[in-house]
Amino acid sequence: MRLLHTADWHLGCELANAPRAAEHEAFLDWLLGALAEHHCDALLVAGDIFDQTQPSAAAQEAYYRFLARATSITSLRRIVVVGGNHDSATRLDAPEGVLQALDVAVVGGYSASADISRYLVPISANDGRVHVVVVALPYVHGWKLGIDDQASPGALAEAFQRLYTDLADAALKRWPDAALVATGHLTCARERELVAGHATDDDHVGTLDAPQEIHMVGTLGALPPTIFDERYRYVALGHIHKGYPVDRGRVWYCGTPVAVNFAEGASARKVLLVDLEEGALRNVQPIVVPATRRVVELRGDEASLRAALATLAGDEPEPALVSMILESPEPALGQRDAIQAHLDSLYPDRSRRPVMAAWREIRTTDGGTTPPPPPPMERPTPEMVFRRAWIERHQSPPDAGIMAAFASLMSNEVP
Ligand SMILES: [Mn+2]
Repeated sequence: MRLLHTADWHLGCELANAPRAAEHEAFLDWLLGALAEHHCDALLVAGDIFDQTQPSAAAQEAYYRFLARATSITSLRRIVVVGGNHDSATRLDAPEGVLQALDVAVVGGYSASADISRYLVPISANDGRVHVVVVALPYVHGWKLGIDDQASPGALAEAFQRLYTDLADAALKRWPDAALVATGHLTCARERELVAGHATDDDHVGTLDAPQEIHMVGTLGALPPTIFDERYRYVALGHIHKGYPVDRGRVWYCGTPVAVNFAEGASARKVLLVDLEEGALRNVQPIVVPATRRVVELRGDEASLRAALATLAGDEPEPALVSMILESPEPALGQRDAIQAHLDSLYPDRSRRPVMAAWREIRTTDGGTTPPPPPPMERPTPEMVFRRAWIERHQSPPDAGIMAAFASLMSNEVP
């Protein structure tokens, strides 16, 4: 059986005010072709479908149009979509009944009180036998597992391990011969990565695109790959935006298919083809997503910026999106305009002209360079704002019960 693993689409996102809809449409078109060409049996989307909990109508249209068109791919038996921290769980879950009719299983959010079968998605082959069961878990807040801020650091990992193990037990009880695959939208790292705060450069792991995300989600804690029961043959993760294996090739992040920031634009974007045979993992093959436009950050003095501008022409259908950081020893007026004029003269055809989406100047003194400011923080969630307000008022963090009540209010769920 062949699965295609992708995540972190962030439909509806912008970069320096530039809309990305054309790039997302092109990616989804390409994905339909890839699913057919590689004869995939199932598609797994591991969270962050949308960039915001209230996505635009255009972003939602792109998502639903994709799902409708995917039904015409003859090899494709199932699509499994789980929610990420950027998604609204209830919004993703709302069309569940309609999507079921299209063989799309969607799990927007986790609830301990839901029937466990909600998280089990069997995939059968032509012989009618269930070959793979996907344990479809979305992003799960610690408090949904009964873990609050006072809990020990290991408590969250233990709770996740128990959840994934219980789900594996339930799946194998019902389908004893199936190969188990799990999804998750969380920060998972091996121990030395946790210590270093980022992945090391050896064994083809590379540096994380977004190491700051580990700190951002720090309250939730990074989880070790041991939370995934050994009976899972493959774990399809979302949340970290770089594609790499976390654990001996069994636990993978696929990364974003369309770069959501300039740092991600520096490396190829991928999806993963996952082959399972006779209940075992046979192969994981990254496939590069063709870029619709280059997303580039240029940094240097004026001469090197000017030189770099000449290299931005490419075969991509859309002109490059460029962030420029000018290093200069002293402030000078009009340098941005001068660079823009140079750009205009290099690319007289407006439709092919790279877009200067962001501009920043950095002072250099005595050859030393001021370090760039840290990357912008993720947009605060209502939970983060509520938590901060609570701490201000009560001088202690809200407990799990309060956070659960707040989340229920936010999602209109009955507690
Ligand atoms: Mn994401």
